[in-house]
Amino acid sequence: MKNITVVKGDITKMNVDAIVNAANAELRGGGGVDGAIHRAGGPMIMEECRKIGGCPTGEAVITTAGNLPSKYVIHTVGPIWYGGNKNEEKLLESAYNNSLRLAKENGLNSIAFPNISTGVYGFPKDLASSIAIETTRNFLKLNEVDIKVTFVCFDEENFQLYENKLEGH
Ligand code: AR6
Repeated sequence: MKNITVVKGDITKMNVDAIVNAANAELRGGGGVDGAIHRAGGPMIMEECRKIGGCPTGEAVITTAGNLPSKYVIHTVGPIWYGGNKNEEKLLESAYNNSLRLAKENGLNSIAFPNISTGVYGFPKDLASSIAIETTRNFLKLNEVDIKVTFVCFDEENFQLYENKLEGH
């Protein structure tokens, strides 16, 4: 069975151990997938985020999932795209690696990722999808863990990029 798959849809509907939120460093909520997760999950998630206080770019924190079908939300902060010379690629890689590390440390079997940084933060989608897939493949291989990873794409462009890159693997 494939360990890495892609679907098109709304990540808040995913019945997995953890969904990942593309948050901001203040963990104060916002638009995009962050807004959708807090709306669907209810105020408990924000309550936990407030207690945690914040999360530097490239790092990740974990909370429970309120009313969502998943058990946990892993909040990670992707980089804002400034043109490519501000360590954006490494920071995006870190966001994926640290989210997967938290899943491993918490003994989770399944995780769903949105396309981190490719909305408001402006990271080029093609490059972001390559980083997401490569980082995930490397993590699973290096750590020898059996975590099922689903990339949940909200828009058709991202969905096509992931489909093409995952095809045949
Ligand atoms: N399910 C899955 N993906 C979604 C959903 C959803 N319900 N809604 C949007 N997306 P963005 P960023 C996709 O802007 O670029 C927030 O205000 C969307 O199509 O949510 O990392 C935070 O608070 C896009 O491909 O996140 C931060 O301030 C992807 O999710 C900032 O935006 C990411 O877009 C983070 O910006």
